[in-house]
Amino acid sequence: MKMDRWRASARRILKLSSRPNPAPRFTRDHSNPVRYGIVSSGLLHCSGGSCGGIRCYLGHKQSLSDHLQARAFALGASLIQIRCFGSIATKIQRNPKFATINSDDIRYFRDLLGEKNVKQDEDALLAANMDWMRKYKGSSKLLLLPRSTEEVSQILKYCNSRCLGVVPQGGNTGLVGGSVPVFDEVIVNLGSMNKVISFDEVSGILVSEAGCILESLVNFLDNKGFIMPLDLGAKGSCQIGGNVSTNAGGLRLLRYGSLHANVLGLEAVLANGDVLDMLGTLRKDNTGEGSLGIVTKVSILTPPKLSSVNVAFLACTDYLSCQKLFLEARRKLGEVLSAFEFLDEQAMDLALNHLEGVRNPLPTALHKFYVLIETTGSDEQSDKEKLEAFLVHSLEGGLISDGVVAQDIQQASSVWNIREGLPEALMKAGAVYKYDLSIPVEKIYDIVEEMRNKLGHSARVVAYGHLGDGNLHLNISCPQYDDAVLAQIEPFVYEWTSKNRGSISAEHGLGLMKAEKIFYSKSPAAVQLMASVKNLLDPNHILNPYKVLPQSLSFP
Ligand code: FAD
Ligand code: 2HG
Ligand code: ZN
Repeated sequence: MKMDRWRASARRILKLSSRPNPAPRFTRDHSNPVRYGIVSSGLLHCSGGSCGGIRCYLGHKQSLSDHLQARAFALGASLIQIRCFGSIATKIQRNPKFATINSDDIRYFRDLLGEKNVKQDEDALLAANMDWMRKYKGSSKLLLLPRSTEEVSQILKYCNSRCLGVVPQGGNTGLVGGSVPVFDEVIVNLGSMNKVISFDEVSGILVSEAGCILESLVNFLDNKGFIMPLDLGAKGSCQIGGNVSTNAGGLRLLRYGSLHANVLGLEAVLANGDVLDMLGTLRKDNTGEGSLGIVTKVSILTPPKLSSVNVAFLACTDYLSCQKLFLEARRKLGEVLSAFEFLDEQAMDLALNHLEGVRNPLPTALHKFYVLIETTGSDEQSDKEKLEAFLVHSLEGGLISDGVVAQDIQQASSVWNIREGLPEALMKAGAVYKYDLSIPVEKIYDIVEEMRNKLGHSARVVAYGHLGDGNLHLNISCPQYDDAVLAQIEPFVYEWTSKNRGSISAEHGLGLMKAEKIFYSKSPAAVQLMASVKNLLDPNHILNPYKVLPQSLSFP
């Protein structure tokens, strides 16, 4: 029966003219902060931990904030802030060496940028202070929108001389608390620097400003017959500068390698305002998530768009079959394989329950595992034959128990929507503890099962990710943030990953969430070297303070 279905599907494989680009799932919009549902800032911010997340914070923000502020002043320690996050409670104090914004500063920035690019209104600040997950919230009083490298340079020069902390911000889609201030740092959002500077149709080299939204670049290139070497669910909001700074992985890494491998050059502004023009020469970015400089321009090698794209959505009965399927896909699909993503039953269940318009492409049963395979090639006939042979072989060999092949671009798009919509589904389901782990492929699901055994019914363990890259997105979903649950997860998840020689930050970066956890993935010598580079390039540590490196090394 299943075989018939497969053969029927395989015969109907359609060629898609291009990988669909699902509509942006969200668009950051400074003018509409209400969608974030935030209220004004205070001194106590809880995103998880004992206060039970933002919801709790919103509930008694005023009184706690007032109480703490009064206590802080009474102790003679103005502006002490206490925070707990959705990672083991991290208490950070505002570093008193940083200055606070005064009216002279505002005057300076208005003269430099023009009044409308210096935002102090509550609405704009609400949106810029809160991250996408609503887990991290700063209390910056100033959002700057530079329009040129020169303006970025002047901003940093000034902030450095005044010792004002700065947070470079792109689309604010980061998942580790890196894109928002921790306290009152000045936010420098690159969104107004959004021009394509040049595109060479022979070499495929694109040069653009850092504030270009990834999806705009995708659309720009599509018209020219090229694609971006990276694709991710946040494409409708994230900026290429943010992508480069985080070295975002995403859905195409398997085929085109890491973003840094495709970045040919950068222009960046250092903390003291010096402009580093390395556009066109540098093979790699080394700016370290906005902590070493602000990326202002990027030059990227883009691959040509190929005409034949197929998307298959398959079911596997166990994780071992997913692994074997991956091996088989590499062998049989070879160079046309462009994505190999997986999700488990829990992830599918979440998608079906929380994403609008999503339906199960394999509705007869809920399967234990699902794999999304994409092929991209230039020879329709040969690609089709390869995929058919692979599918039939995998079905006969028992690696897959069911599956469909998208028949048109809409079907392909709806299959991709399931996978790309998972972060959003998790957000809608309640509180989420998010881990982004690199683990040897054969061990990826061991930690998921161990975590389930540990947590029992107290939380839902959801697994998905870029199986082809050995990248597991382990998400633990609960109705609300709960210290007892968190204590079961951490440090276990980090220790397990470290013991298995994985990385605790496969693609999202360390940000604020994992700054203190860096030693689980990097040796002391490597961390010391990172700190030395930071000291060299940003001796006052004004850029993205409290992020990436542990506190002990951040402020020598
Ligand atoms: P922001 O979130 O604004 O900033 C991220 C970090 O970069 C911060 O530390 C910030 O200070 C720094 N930064 C931003 N712009 C600059 C600049 N111009 N110069 C210097 N530093 C800067 N990530 C992946 O790797 N793979 C995925 O598949 C993926 N999928 C996602 C799906 C969803 C739905 C969401 C919400 C997020 C996803 N992410 C993914 C995480 C996030 O989208 C990426 O990290 C992205 O690269 C961040 O870009 P951004 O412009 O939003 O940067
Ligand atoms: C993805 O691959 C992103 O969808 C987000 O990297 C991962 O939600 C996550 O944990
Ligand atoms: Zn990812």
